[in-house]
Amino acid sequence: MTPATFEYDHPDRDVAAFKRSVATKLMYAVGKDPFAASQDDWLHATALAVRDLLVERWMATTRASYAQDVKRVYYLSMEFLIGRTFTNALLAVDLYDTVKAALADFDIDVAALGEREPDAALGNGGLGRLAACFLDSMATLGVPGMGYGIRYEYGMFRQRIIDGQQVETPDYWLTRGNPWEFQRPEVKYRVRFGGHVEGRQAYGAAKWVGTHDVLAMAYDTIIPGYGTQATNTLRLWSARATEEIDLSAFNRGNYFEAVESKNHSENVSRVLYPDDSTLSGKELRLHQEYFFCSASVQDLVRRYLRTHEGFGQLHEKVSIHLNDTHPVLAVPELMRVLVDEYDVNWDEAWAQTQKVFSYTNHTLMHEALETWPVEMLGRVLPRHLQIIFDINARFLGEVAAQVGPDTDLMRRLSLVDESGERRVRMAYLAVLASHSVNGVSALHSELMTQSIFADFARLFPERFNNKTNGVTPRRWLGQANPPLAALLDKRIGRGWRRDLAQLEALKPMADQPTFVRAFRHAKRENKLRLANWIEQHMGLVVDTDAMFDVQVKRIHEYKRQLLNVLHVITRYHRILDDPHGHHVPRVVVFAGKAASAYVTAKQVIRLINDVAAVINADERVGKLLKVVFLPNYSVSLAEIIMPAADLSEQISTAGTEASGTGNMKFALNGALTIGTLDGANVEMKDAVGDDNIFIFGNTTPQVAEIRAKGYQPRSFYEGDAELRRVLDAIQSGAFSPGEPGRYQSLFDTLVNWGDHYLLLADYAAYVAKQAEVDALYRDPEAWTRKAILNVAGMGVFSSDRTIAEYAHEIWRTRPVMLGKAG
Ligand code: B1H
Repeated sequence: MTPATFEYDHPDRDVAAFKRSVATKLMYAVGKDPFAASQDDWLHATALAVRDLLVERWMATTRASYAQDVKRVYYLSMEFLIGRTFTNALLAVDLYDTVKAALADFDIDVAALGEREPDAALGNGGLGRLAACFLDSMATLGVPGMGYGIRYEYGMFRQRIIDGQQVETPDYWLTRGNPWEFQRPEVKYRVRFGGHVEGRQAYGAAKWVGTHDVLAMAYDTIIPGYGTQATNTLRLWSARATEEIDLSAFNRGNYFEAVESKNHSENVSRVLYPDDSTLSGKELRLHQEYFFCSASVQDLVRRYLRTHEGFGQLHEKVSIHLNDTHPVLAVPELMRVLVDEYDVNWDEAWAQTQKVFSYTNHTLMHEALETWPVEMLGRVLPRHLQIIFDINARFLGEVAAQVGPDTDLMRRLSLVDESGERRVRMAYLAVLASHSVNGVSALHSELMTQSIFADFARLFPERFNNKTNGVTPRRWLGQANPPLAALLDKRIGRGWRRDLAQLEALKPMADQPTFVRAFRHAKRENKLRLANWIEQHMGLVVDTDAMFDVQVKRIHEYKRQLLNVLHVITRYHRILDDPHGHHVPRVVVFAGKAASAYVTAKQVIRLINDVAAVINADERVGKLLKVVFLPNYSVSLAEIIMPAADLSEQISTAGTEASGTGNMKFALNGALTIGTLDGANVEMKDAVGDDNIFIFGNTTPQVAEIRAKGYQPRSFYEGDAELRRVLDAIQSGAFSPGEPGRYQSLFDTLVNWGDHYLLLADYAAYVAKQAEVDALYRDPEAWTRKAILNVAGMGVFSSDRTIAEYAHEIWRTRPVMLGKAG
């Protein structure tokens, strides 16, 4: 799939014409006189002018994909963590300089305008950001695809740090309207809940009646490809009441009751669940999942039927990809639509379903694996529960016919977990209904077939495969890191944006002093930008000569931010013990949100802030060590942080992080990684070479062995004086003098309650590896050489590579063919 080249002779690149377009939008769409317009008005007007340019490409792509009757990929995801669109769109259509010049004539700074745009934070972390990178790559490669999700009114909460603690406030990102979306009041589907089923026979059609219904209304956002005419669509569903107000309640004079029922229906798309790699299992979440699955299935079936007779060709024209199990209700929904609404017989419907669906698993962690109580599913979705039971009965019957009676195997394979309260195992449904099941890194995919899906992998080995994650180089290098992007453009050309493997050409330059100097200069500029952010937002001055040692990601015990804190305190003690020693100065940066109900994770945030307060105020430490927790980590903040990092912390317990994608973004921006052999770190090590990455700690098999033998964290506590001093400091209140017992439970988690993620077992190796990091940092030439080799090795971690693999091996789609621009 070779992408078309950039259309450099762009007809739109006319500053005067763009100026006119912005002025027109400002007056007639925003309704403002240029003399009275605020910065936000200008942003809105400019966004609308840019959107016009995208619309032409969008229509051309849509027309071409109809004309060519291409197979379409529907990427179903509860989360799309898009971030900002403005600068991204300008770069995608290569109009940044045009717009910059046009706005300069109005005395407006394009960069400042871009920074006013709110993030579309419709996701938690890696899973949602991956979906956003995938949309970018699908459009860039011309894969005819469409994202389907929920238009949450409130995205990921805004995090404030008050007295060292996380406080969540709502993120109403739509306050000023969203210039990128098109509301589609005519694209509306009825989504039904509750009620009961009539005329049921196993494997036959039935009638689902007595439901209470919610409408799903579409909002479309154009996803431009980079350097191509191709665009795709992100269609997000918003809940609407079926009737504006309940008239009978209104007539009884109860206005509030009437409006309340409307609000109740519309709550379905109100707010994103802020849980990452954990699940809350609330009934509203089940409503959300079914809401967007049903609307999406109805929509794609309608689109298919517009140009096809019957369902025989469905699998040739439609691929539905499940981003984790959150959208797996699309499976029984498609079965219901085919069997109940279009009279397709069960076997034919099931055969199509299995050919249409594919599924990505993103975690092996037990607490993230979705199961719904049978009781709840039966109440909210009675017809779907029957369909799931029928799928299960067929499946278990076939297995029994194949392998003979084996009740233990049946119990393990069943879609229904009968061990306690009966629950439906959504991941098993996803595996059973899909022709392809993939993990997100080589290690994770391997572990997946050995652990949670072992029985299924024995039954259906051909279904399981790996697709290592990637990140879009447009946002994570081109947009986020202008100094390095400009250097690359000069030295290896601009082609890396669409073919990241071209970074390989940097390898010989790692030994060229002029290039090394220029590379360091770019890093320095990025560090200055972050230092300025920290000073402006937090009033803390940091030294840009110090090593920027960064861990930014969701706060979770398995990611082991606490291990990082143990190292920070170790350094602190070493500085106090030897104030004139040869310490490498570091700024240790943390950022990330904790799920609002995750008490331990919130304690970790508080500890980081308490430790920062003590260390940053200690004059004996001075510039040698500073600790910062940046509030409200987000895509736009990540774009400032990633390019500024010297050291990237990827220190999860081996076997727990499915892939990680932050690890790739850091290395792509020239940070060295300190990490465990977990997730995609393993493949990054292969890509950059063992000498250019700092790997430490127990491996996955060693972790299993330690646990099997009965892990005793206390022996590490008692056997390592330096570790004991750190833990005792935390436990005794050295960082919480006003409340000495504040961290007793955190201490107990590690020392007395089993240290599930083996921090103490990895501590010594981690601290020793950090000393190697220091030693290298003392030699800036050698450090920069390795940093360059990291960038050079990141080609394979482009999401374009990942998407090309999905397209060829799972979806079996071809790119849509488009004419040239103009
Ligand atoms: C990942 C999640 C996740 N894995 C449940 N699982 C959620 C689970 O709202 N929920 O209920 C939300 C998210 N997220 C991440 O996916 C992995 O931890 C990363 O290692 C991986 O890089 C990323 C993308 O594959």
